[in-house]
Amino acid sequence: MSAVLTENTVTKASVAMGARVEGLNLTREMTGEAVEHLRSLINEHHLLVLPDQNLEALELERFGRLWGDLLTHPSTQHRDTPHVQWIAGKDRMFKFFPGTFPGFDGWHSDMTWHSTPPIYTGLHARRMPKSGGNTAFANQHLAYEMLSDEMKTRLNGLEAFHTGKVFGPDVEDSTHPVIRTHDDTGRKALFVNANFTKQIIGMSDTESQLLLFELFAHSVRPEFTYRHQWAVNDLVLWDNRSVMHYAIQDYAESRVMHRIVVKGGVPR
Ligand SMILES: O=C(O)CCC(=O)C(=O)O
Ligand SMILES: [Fe+2]
Repeated sequence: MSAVLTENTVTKASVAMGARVEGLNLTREMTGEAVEHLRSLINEHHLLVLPDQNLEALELERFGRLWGDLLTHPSTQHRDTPHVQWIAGKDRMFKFFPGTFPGFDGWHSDMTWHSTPPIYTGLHARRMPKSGGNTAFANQHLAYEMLSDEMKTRLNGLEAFHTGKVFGPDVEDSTHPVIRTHDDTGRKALFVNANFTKQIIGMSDTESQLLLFELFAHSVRPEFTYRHQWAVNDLVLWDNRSVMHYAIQDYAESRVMHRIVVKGGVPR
């Protein structure tokens, strides 16, 4: 079967977000039309689950390049290419950092410390523990839309400082709007996260902390979330302008993921 989308079935992954697209074969070249169809699906659903993709790192990289330029990341690179990250975990029960609390991940959109953070991340499951190791996602358009009118007015025009120093002293920091408007759909989304957002610009430390904690709690209400239970060969592609994610550190056996991140523009 070729990688033509009309032969595939699309089902919703959850109420909050996500579409599952069966029957694609990403080892085959995709037509521009098929890529545009996937792009319209991700604009609508924010996250795509593409099961049964047995890809080498270079094939994953080729899929990533269909979506834009690829960024590198300060974490481990795959031996075949610097544009695929190799993310391995074992005995991760409560030992992971960087979250707000050592021992847990924190909810985040990827690399928001970067001046042009990735619009898409693709995560490809290569090896999974017998249980655990799910990834949770939260829809930040819903989070924005469910804010009170008073809070929407308060946040309008605010900017926040995001730091990358959890990855090393030379990793950059950036300032981005607290409410982000999606480049393709024009939909607004909340754009602050527990891993990297440290301060609302122009506020005292106390006022900023109180506001950020309120937003961190609101942004991940269970009604906004989808929890992906991985099967080996699942490829999940998500839009970092629309969703946050959280890698659940509750497994003891080995877990290996390959990852690509697609460069975006300056968040507005
Ligand atoms: O391993 C995971 O489930 C997600 C890790 C993560 O935060 C990422 O790949 O950006
Ligand atoms: Fe991440």
